[in-house]
Amino acid sequence: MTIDDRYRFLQSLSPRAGAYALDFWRRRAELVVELKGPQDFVSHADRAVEAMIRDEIARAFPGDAFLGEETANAIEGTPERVWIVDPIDGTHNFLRGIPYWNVSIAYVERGVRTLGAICEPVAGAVYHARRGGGAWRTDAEGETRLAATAATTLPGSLVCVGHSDRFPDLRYLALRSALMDHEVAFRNFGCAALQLAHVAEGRYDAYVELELSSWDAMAGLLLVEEAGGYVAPFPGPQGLGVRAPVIASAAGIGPSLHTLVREHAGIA
Ligand code: LIP
Repeated sequence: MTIDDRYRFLQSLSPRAGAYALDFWRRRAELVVELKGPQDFVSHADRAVEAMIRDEIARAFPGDAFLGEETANAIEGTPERVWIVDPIDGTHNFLRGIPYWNVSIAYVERGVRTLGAICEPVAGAVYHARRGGGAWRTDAEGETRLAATAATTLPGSLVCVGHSDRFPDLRYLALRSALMDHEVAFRNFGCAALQLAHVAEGRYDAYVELELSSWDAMAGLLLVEEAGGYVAPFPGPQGLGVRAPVIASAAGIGPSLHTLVREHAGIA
């Protein structure tokens, strides 16, 4: 089974998983919401979408490993072939009826993010990439090649700053203050993978979050790389199972943004 086989499979699976999640979204009033921790929500929808994706991958590629948000206990090292899945990224948005959430699926081979697909069902779009093959948006209008913005200076740029509502993190106050000092506009739309896809699409100049899991970030980071953008090393040396900082941006502002985050938010 080649990378192309897996890419074709992914381009078929992503919109079907998105449609399954969209059906739950339309009937979200029926969902029982559970708390995994402070501001950390989950429902039957997250679990059912993940199970559907996991079953399809296990049938098509029985030897491949699987790391999904709702079933991830621990992952030792980096399996040779592993699929990394966030069944509903932006779960809080999803449960509150905010139309900004997605289904994120990445494929990592020998530690290298190789394939990625982010389905935004509410917009009828799938963002996808194959390493070396560019980043694309597929929707009713057809296929569009993606490119990050041509921003070259921080002043005047628009940076999305994701942060978890699950624990207070004062580093974000210092980061936002530094961004303001550099005349940078910032937003947080509440789900990492879709904000990364929209950086690849050139809607925003950058995305920063100080701690993210692999399932939130891997597919989106490949999209930004294949759209000609800058991506800071991710995950960290501890591997796929450990949360790490994410910085992804237009190539022209990557190094200066990384320096700013390093100096003001204390990341390596
Ligand atoms: C969320 C991310 C968001 C982050 C949250 C959470 P989930 O993913 O999209 O950027 O701030 O802590 O990780 O839980 O909705 O899949």
